[in-house]
This record gives sequence, structure tokens and C-alpha cells, in this order.
Amino acid sequence: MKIDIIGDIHGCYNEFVQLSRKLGYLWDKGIPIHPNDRLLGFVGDLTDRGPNSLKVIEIVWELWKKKLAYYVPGNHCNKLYRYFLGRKVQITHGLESTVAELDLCTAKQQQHYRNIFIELYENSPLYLVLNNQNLIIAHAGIREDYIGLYNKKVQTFVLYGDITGEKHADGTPVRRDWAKQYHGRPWIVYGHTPVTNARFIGHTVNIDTGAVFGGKLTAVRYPEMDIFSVKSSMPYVPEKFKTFE
Ligand SMILES: [Mn+2]
Repeated sequence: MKIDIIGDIHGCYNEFVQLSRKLGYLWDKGIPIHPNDRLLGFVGDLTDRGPNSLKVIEIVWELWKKKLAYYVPGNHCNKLYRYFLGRKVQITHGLESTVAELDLCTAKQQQHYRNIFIELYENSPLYLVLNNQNLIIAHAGIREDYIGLYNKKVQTFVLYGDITGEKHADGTPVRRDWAKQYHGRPWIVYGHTPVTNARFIGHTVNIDTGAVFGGKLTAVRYPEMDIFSVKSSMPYVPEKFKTFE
């Protein structure tokens, strides 16, 4: 299979359109379609913080519905899903921008976004195992021994990363660098932790290059493993980018 997997979009719709064009996708039919039957993949965190979260939901849902794209949820998707279900969630950490977009919609439009997002979320696996187990797409990555498991522990890892339960001085959770411990054969494509450039460690690649923090929106072409990026138009927030020793 040939698939182009896109990192955390977080409502950066314009960057998504540009990146898909750079990858050779055509928008004649209102959604990005590749002339040579390539598919799109999304590592999750479609929404929050950026300017056009609802448009991103709409396009990803339509692609997914037409079987032109794969999607796995991120932690922001999980929170938006719980919000749509009417659960008590804090409207913070970027969810406030998606909710603000919804507040500007008619009741009918709100219902539409709720319906399509719930449909997309409920019918998508926690992580994807593709191409004869040669490719795994998981929002924050996955440990080799978790592949094939779908329990609560795995869910936490896949959505939030290898968190220790501790917090940094600024209140953000401490995340272990799981990719360094990964020696598996399948390629793991993930996002979640913004890095300046796509980060390859063994058969893993982090393609969250912080589009919403003024970095880049990045895609990896599978199986070629070529990186494509477009510069973000958002203001640059350097402290959001993780640097590794
Ligand atoms: Mn995330």
C-alpha cells in the first residue's frame, strides 16, 4: 500500500491543503484525491488551538467515509469526543478554540459536526496496524510489546505517550523517550510531541512538527519514508518544541 501520513493538524486547515497539494493530491472534487491512488493517513489531533478545526474534521471524515483515508484518534480527539457526548471536560488546552467555532454555528451545523465526529471516532481503532504489520500509526507511538493489545494501559500510552505520572515545573507531564527503546521491525509513525524536524529513531518517525505552534505541517510517504513539509502561518512558540539530547 502507498500512504501519506500527516502529523497533528490542530485546525491548521490551510497548511493541510498546501501539504496535500505538495504531495500531489488534487482538490477538484472538494477533497484531496491522489491521481495514482495513494491514500492519506492521519495521526490524530485534528482539532484545537488552530483556526479551522471544523473544516479539518469535515474533510477527514469525508475522506474516511469514502475509504480514501485512515485515521487514529489523538488525545485532543478523545477529549472532543467526550465533549460531544456531553461529558464534563475542561474547555482548555485548545478545546476552547474548537468550541468557539462551534458556538458560531447554527444548531443544525453543530449537530452535523457532532454526528460526523462521533461516527469517525467510534469507528476508528486506537491505533492502526497496516500492510501486513509492517506499518503502525499511533498518535503518541506504541511500545513493541503493546502491539496487538487494546487495554486501558495501551490506550493511555497511545493517546498520551510514555507518561510517568510526574510533572515538569511548568505543569506539563513528563514523557519518556519511548522511541529510543523501540527495536521492532514494523515502522511506527506517530506525532503528539512537537519537534522541529521529523525525528527518525530506528523504525519510528515522529511527524508532529508543531504546525499549530508556528513550525511546519509534515507528512511521511510510506513505504518510501520520504518527508514532506510546509511552513506554518501560525506564530512561532519555540518553548513548545521538544529538544532531545
Ligand atoms: Mn496529542
